[in-house]
Amino acid sequence: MANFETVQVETDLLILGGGMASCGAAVEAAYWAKKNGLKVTLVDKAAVDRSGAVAMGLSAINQYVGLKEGDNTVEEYVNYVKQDLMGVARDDLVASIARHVDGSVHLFEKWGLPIWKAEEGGYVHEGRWQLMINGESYKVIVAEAAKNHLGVENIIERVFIVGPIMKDGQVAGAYGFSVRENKFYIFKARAVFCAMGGAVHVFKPRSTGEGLGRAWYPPWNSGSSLYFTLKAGAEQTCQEVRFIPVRFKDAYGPVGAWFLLFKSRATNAFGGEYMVERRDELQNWKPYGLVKPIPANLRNYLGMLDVMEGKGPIYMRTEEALQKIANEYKDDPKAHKAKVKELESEAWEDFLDMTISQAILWAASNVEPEKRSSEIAAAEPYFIGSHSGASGAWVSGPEDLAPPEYFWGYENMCTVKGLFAAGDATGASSHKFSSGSHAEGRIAGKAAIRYLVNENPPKPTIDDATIEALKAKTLKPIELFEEHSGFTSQVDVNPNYILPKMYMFRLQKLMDEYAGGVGSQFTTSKVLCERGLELLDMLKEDSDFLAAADLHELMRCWENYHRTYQAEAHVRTMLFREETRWPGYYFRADFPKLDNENWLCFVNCTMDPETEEWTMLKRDILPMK
Ligand code: SFD
Ligand code: AMP
Repeated sequence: MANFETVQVETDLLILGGGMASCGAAVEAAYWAKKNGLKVTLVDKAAVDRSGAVAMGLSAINQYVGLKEGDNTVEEYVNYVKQDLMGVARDDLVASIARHVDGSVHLFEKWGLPIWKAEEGGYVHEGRWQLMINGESYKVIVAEAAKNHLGVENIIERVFIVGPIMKDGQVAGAYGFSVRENKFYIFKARAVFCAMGGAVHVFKPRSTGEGLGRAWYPPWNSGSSLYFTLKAGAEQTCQEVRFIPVRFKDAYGPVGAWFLLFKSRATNAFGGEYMVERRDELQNWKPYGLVKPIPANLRNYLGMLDVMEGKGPIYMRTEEALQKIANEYKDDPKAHKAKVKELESEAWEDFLDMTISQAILWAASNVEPEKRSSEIAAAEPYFIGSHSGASGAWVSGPEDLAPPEYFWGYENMCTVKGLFAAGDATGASSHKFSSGSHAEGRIAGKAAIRYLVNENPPKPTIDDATIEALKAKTLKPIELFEEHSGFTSQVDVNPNYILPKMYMFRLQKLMDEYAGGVGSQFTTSKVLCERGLELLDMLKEDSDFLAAADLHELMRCWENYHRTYQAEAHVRTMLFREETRWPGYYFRADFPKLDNENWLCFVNCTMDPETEEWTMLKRDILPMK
């Protein structure tokens, strides 16, 4: 096998991932580490400037509470999130983020992020909690601050983290490999902060052959946070709460600005407005169906009912919305023309800031939004605890807010000592988005340093045999390929191994068909989940035969391995929860109703890292102190 050098790195706090949460953690941890003579190291599989979900930029900051302005209170944000998640959220965690998030937004502005300003002063709001930004360079700006605080010498890019290293029930570091050089990495750390995003391509995407890779969620986040924390023995929560965004069809342009800023309607092919015509359906989902804003999954659901009745496609009425705003100037033709131009450019910028491919699709298909509606559709399911999904690790809340059941010493520490998490990696604290993930990273980064100072955990030692075993396991796909690829004339047809793309197709097909993907109208049941688990088990057996022709494919192998565990956590949790709580995200055909008596609770799970046996449990939803 090609020679792979083993590189060992020692540090006090290891930050995994370089996304929004990790950049927040870096800023805060670097400050407190310096005061205490500690070393912090950040590792990302990509380049921090353009890594993670914000890589392409964003057009809005979706969480801003406006405490200083007196616009809203922390309690109001907590209520909003809890209602949106059909009653299932950790008040303490949501409040912890909400009271710090404005601070992150003010830092972004200080670091150079242009936030739209209203003529009368203050920020331009997209909606009650959302601010409009010129966000093409959002991630570059946030990354620059992280680099300045941490020092570039403490940032290691293009290293893919495979899994945790544990010692005596505590986290002792991580292992991974370079995606550019033949190097295997061992990181020894006294504390670890994990924020490697959520997961995409667990389910079959709407775009397959012709547009494979095109999805709402960027294809590079593949369940590494779940795998890392699960394999460390950390408890997980809300693994059933996937997110299905409704987006402009085929290129996934965001809808928030259209619904909130431009006040657009969405109608079916016959002009009917499902949010109006199907209002009665919301009675079936009370009390959550009757609040404002109507929870995201219920908004989805009403549209899906139209589609299932053959009333699709669904259209965003862009032309109507823009004309309505411009019509305020109808008595002044010059001002009217100028307003139309301004709105038109705002509409295009919304996409150019964060979903460039949507602007390209509009251009390629002759769409002029001021003249013509565009189709919108429900996307395939994603795992993103920071948006309107809720899956992630179960972490401690802050001492002053968390009830005793939710507090074990340090904010954002998982149920494993020394392991911290934030952003998409933590559950039951949805609607933190980019700004809240950064704020949560700051909270966790600071807590991790406090943990190091207070507990002074020992420097981990890792014996050579363990290192060699991890290295062999990590590089096995390369070895398999080298050994067997000559057996056939075409490398992707070979009885001795499975290439990552084929493996991913198999995973996606079974998730689509058994776990409620697009192809099964987001519907599943006990029988389907059980059969899905059986097939997942066989897929897992075959994961031993994943093969990689090069370093890039080695990364693809491990991404798929991580996705498989995300899939299993999801199916097991959907199976355990015997009700339908989030129609519009998924529907349990055998338990089609909300059941507050039995299921107004968190469903959590753990997996024994050695035996890989799963335990499912219910946890109470408790108010904050
Ligand atoms: O509107 C490894 N989000 C939006 N938030 C907003 O505030 N405004 C918007 O406009 C947003 N829109 C949006 C959003 C998300 C997505 C997917 C889209 C559109 C298409 C939400 C935020 O983006 C999100 O909340 C944060 O980014 C979450 O932060 P974090 O840190 O939890 O995840 P990350 O930023 O994706 O970073 C993950 C990092 O991990 C790295 N990584 N590194 C090493 N080894 C591995 N194995 C790794 N696996 C992953 C990644 O490289 C990355 O650096 S809107 O449309 O909703
Ligand atoms: P999106 O572009 O769908 O990610 O939405 C951006 C933000 O607007 C998120 O905070 C969403 O929850 C919110 N949002 C989107 N559509 C609506 C809507 N119709 N009503 C209320 N909030 C919405």
